[in-house]
Amino acid sequence: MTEQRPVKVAIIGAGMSGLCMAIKLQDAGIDSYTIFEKAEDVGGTWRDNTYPGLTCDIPSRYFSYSFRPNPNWSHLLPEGPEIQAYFQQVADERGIRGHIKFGTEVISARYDDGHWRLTTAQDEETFDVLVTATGVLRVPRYPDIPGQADFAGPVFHSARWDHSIRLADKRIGVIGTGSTGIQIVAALGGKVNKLAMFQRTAQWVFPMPNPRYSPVVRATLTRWPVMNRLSYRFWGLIVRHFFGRAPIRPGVQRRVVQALCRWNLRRSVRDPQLRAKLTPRDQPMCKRQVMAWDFYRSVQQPGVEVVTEAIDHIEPLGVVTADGVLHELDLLVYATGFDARAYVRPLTVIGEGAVTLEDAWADGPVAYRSVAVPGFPNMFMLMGPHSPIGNQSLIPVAEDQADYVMWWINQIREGHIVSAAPTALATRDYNDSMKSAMPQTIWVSGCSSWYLGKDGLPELFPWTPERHRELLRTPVLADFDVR
Ligand code: N01
Repeated sequence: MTEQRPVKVAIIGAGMSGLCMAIKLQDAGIDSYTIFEKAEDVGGTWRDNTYPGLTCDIPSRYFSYSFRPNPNWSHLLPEGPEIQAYFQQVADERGIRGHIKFGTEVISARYDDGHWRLTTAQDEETFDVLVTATGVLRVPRYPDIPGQADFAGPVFHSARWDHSIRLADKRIGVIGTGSTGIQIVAALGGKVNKLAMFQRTAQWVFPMPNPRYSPVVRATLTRWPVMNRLSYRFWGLIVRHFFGRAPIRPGVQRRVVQALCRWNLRRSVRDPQLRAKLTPRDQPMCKRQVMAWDFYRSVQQPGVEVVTEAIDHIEPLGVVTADGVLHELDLLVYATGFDARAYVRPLTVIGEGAVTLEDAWADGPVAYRSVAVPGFPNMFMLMGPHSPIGNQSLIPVAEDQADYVMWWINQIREGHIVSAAPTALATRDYNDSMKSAMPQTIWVSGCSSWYLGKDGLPELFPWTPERHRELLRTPVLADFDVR
């Protein structure tokens, strides 16, 4: 037996992927890890987003860790609070909380003398390996509308929902019609005094039903875990082979999704004026595909208005559109999305030669196979640039990436290497080949979306989920500067 070196690992973020990394380390017998978490609980996205109607649009059976199925999902699509409860439960079961420094924001991470030195507001600590698990859509993006500060009522971003406010008697304005805005409108339409949906760009809506799992199904899956595993595989096949393939290349999947979106609008909205307002100019899936069952029904409830006139400014009493109309409101919600290019930032990361990640990413975030960056040895990212997001369940993606990181950690532990970082050449070649695959994706078919980077190309993975797994299965040593 070779003697194993102790390896100290820092994980930043206790969301879905940070917990996944912690479990992989524990399974390998590595207890010397610390998770730094800015907030006071695990869960990341599912802790921060609590807006009415929050539901993940990936089937619940496949929105679980492969190693920790959950027979108790209430619906085909899991609701926000039960996803959060699932991650809390996993953290408790695996005893991960004891490794988490809650309320601890990492301010900077510097690679120094073969180690990562992490500085928090409280202290400094040194690690052998740094894993960033800071999520994708974490930093809320606020609109820049004249007069915003003048609004007399409460106003907040969808990811910072204020539950102290009673909604039923309110006139509510929702700015934004991405997946979030549409879920909020679907949940509140007809249930509040008035709802104004401010739509800058119409969205295609895929008709995704969300049936409840009966107690019999749940009991069966609890009694026979093999059924749960089969169910995971079944939904995995659907997600990967249908929704995963539709946007990345022309074919039957793309035609079916597009036809169903068009059919959904035609059959659900009979009023020609409203239908015209809700008809997008771009193709289904060009933006991140919205999946909803109730949206068109909700938007036709009494008291709901779809405002397509551009917003001019905000006044104390409400929102004024370009036609001079004042839409009087008591509460304003910004469902205006997130800064998708933040990744680990605003945290300062300093690699070899005092080069910061900010410098390395001056032309936009890039990575080697989404997990590593040249000049930043022993730093690995979960959900880094060009990860397969948007048309996938992120959980299997995080598992594949964490397995890849484990391979490198084991190399260090077994004393084969001290450090590894991808070469600039391999990283450039990888990114060039991705760029050449972008034209066949639907994401470049002429819409604006958070998918697009500075160069106008999507910061997404243009191949199949299987290819992503394959790329991470066996590390290519020749692509790395290994010491
Ligand atoms: O954000 P978005 P989101 N004036 O960026 C509009 C995931 N997600 O929070 O299209 C007026 O998609 C903007 O208009 P336009 C999912 O990956 C998943 O909704 O730019 N409008 C757009 O309509 C999703 O893609 C689930 O013209 C303004 C909206 O705001 C991602 O999160 C559920 C504006 C922003 O849409 C982000 O979704 C929810 C302005 N100044 C979210 N600025 C699941 O079910 C922006 N907009 C898994």
